[in-house]
Amino acid sequence: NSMLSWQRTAFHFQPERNWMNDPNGPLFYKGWYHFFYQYNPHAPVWGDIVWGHAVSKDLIHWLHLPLAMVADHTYDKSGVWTGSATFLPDGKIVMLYTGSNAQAVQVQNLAYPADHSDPLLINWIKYSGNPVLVPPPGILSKDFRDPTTAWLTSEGKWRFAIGSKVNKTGVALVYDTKDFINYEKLDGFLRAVDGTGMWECVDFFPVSKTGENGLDTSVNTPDVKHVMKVSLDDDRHDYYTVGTYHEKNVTFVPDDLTIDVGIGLRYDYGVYYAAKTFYDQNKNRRVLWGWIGESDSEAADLQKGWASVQSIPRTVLLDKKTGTHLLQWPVQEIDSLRLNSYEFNHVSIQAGSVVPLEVGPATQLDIIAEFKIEKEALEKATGSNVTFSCSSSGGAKERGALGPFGLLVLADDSLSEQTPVYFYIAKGSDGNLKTFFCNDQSRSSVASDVNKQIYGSMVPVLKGENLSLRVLVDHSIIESFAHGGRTVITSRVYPTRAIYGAAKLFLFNNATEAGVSASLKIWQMNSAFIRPYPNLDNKS
Ligand code: DQQ
Repeated sequence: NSMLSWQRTAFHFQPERNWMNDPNGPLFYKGWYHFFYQYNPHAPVWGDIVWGHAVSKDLIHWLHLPLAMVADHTYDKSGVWTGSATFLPDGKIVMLYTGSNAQAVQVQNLAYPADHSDPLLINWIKYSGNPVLVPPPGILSKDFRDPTTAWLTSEGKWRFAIGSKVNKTGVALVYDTKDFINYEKLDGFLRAVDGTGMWECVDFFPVSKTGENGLDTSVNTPDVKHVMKVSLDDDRHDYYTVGTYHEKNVTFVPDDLTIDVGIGLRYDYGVYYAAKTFYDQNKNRRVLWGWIGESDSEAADLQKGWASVQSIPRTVLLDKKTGTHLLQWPVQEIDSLRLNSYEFNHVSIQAGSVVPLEVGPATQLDIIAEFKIEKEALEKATGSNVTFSCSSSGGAKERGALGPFGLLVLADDSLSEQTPVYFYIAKGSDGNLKTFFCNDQSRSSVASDVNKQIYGSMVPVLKGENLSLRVLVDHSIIESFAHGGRTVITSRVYPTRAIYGAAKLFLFNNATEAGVSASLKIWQMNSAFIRPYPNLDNKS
């Protein structure tokens, strides 16, 4: 079906067919990046979950490998669920993962490579004493999953967290172990937040307060802050908080309690879930993977035979300027896919106008853009106490004094299909400006059975900063990064007209009172090689 095959991405990781969800146990080993993922080998819907596996030299081009782990023991009979990798001091790897056992009780299991001399880590052994952990007293059997990567305590023990809930309070349980065989449950919780529900896929890692490198998970010097991320089962979004880890008390305390774990900032204000970071010792950076599901119908997924992609891996750093936000940015290797480039300098976009950008077919693009709004208009605009929010607004067609303005992505010539990626500035009654960053999917497709939400949030804009933007366009996915990745939005869109050569790119300015000028650099993007494992038994 050519209409649906158009939706397959060209440089995002996805399996050949069927269902994928969470990233699992990402790591770098003997020259290869390893990526494992929740995978249903039988259908493009969730179920029968095992671990898929692929390797890459650069996080962009991939070779699919045989399944790493399947549901072949009572302790993971109902599913080989999410887990994380830890490097031991001798360079060996241990993998802790959740098994949904034959009775659908969630237990934790240990696995390790069968042959550490194999850089591809093809074969995995499950520890004979599995499960190594079962739900502790007070924790329900279906609320105990997704162990984090372990970090070292100053006493030399390994420590890690497991997500759970107690009534409606989301919690992270903590365990210590010396050998990954015997475990001690510590009292209390790393963090607990009322009303947030089940915490899935907890991630916990240090970020440097001063440096530009990522840090190994065990680093805990005075120069670091810690980040805690939870995936909320109830609202399907990933929330993070910057704070302090107190090793002695075994607690994490947010810097700002109004942005506590699960109620504060999101990694991504679009489709993005169950994300996981790893420390890349090859390039001294922390890299974030995230699962990007479909937002069309299950019937469409069955028809196209696949569901879900992974985000472009993103580096993660603390934003030293805000102190509260992380900066997420596509790994530099993505630049190797850049082909011919187009530059536009100081394009003026009058209030209420649309300007086409001639860049050829606009289906695989990397866009860097900077916007300037007329100073007089900013000063002249009258403040109001009406609070703006992207998701409850009328989207890009609703005009305000100072916005919206930005790009129309995956648009056809007549603009019958378009996904605006834009800024909206609101002036409060106190005279202060607030900048919002939004994606409007409401006109992304003439099809009716697809998600048409408007996504977005506030983006802090500091004194002297121009509004800046990076957008990766790849067929049915738009990943957009505002202000160096302070606020990120991923949209899944399913145009039917704005496809192949008919997909175009425009600038727009729907402000009523302000002119905007834009400077852009845009690249056509090559496709990545994402290759199947060679079929050695010659069956098909
Ligand atoms: N997906 C896994 C669970 C995890 C959930 C099952 C999050 O381990 O909690 O596929 O998407």
